[in-house]
Amino acid sequence: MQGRIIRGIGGFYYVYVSGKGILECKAKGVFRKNKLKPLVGDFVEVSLLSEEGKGNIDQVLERKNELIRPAVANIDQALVIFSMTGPEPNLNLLDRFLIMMRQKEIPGILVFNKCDLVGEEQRERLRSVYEKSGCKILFVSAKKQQGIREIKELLEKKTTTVAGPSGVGKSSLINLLQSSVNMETGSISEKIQRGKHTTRHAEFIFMGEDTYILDTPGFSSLAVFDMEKEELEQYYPEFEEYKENCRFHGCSHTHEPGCRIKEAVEEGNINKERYYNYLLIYEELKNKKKY
Ligand SMILES: Nc1nc2c(ncn2[C@@H]2O[C@H](COP(=O)(O)OP(=O)(O)OP(=O)(O)O)[C@@H](O)[C@H]2O)c(=O)[nH]1
Ligand SMILES: [Mg+2]
Ligand SMILES: [Zn+2]
Repeated sequence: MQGRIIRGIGGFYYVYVSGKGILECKAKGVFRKNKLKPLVGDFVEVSLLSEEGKGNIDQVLERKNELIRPAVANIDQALVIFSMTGPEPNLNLLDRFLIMMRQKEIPGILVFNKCDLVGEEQRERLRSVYEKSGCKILFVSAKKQQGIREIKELLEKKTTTVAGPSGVGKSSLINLLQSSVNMETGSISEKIQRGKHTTRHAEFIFMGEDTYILDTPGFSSLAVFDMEKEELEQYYPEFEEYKENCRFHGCSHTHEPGCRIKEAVEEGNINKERYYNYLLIYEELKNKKKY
């Protein structure tokens, strides 16, 4: 019997099986077979146990893709969500999310939430930083319910994960996208005075026929990637039209004379902040320990 993991908490996996509903499963033996730790989003082979509603995951089926942060598998696209303020967007972290998605070949859509808290200039500033980054950019407000329909249209018939730091409004947006769920969000907990309701586990939310969105925990760092420093440039679409014209073959675009990328930055054709974060990430990859 096949199903899909929609939630995983404390060693239990909740597997949705069409026609059967949700089974509470363990994953005994699955590590030995294909050495995979099951992830939310995995398609799995399950067997029923005698106790009602319980099962065992016997096998994880082949993945189309997987992410480690957030830990999800078989994703069609990602909404990379940051807030305009509270917290301020950390563009170095944002760029890391975009690089990670490109590396995994998962189309990323950049969503800036909490637009109700800032003015037009701040929006335009971010638009200019990311206009050549190759991803669609949306400016929304969960609070004012602005831009929600635009997001909804992008989700049709896809499995979409949200990704981003904590507190940017991922769960708040998901609440609006699917009015029948009510994920715990900060605002609800504020009312009942129990501290923040931070999302702790990745979780599937059913939005319609073949349409799912995954709420995921936020995190505030993304360490160096599994890549060589020379690969980094390929994750910057705005470098594409210039990099063939650098004076030196294999130019790292960090210090070389005759670097077209650096010139394009000076000319204002490549955004400075994007470029500075490229330099920082390049340096980090360069200093990465080799194992
Ligand atoms: N002003 C404003 N506040 C918002 C908006 N969206 C969310 N918030 C508030 O931001 C706080 C965090 O929202 P959550 O939806 O819990 O954020 P999250 O991204 O799910 O956070 P984690 O689960 O910790 O990763 C709550 O207090 C929300 O009410 C918005 O558009 N405008
Ligand atoms: Mg949340
Ligand atoms: Zn160069």
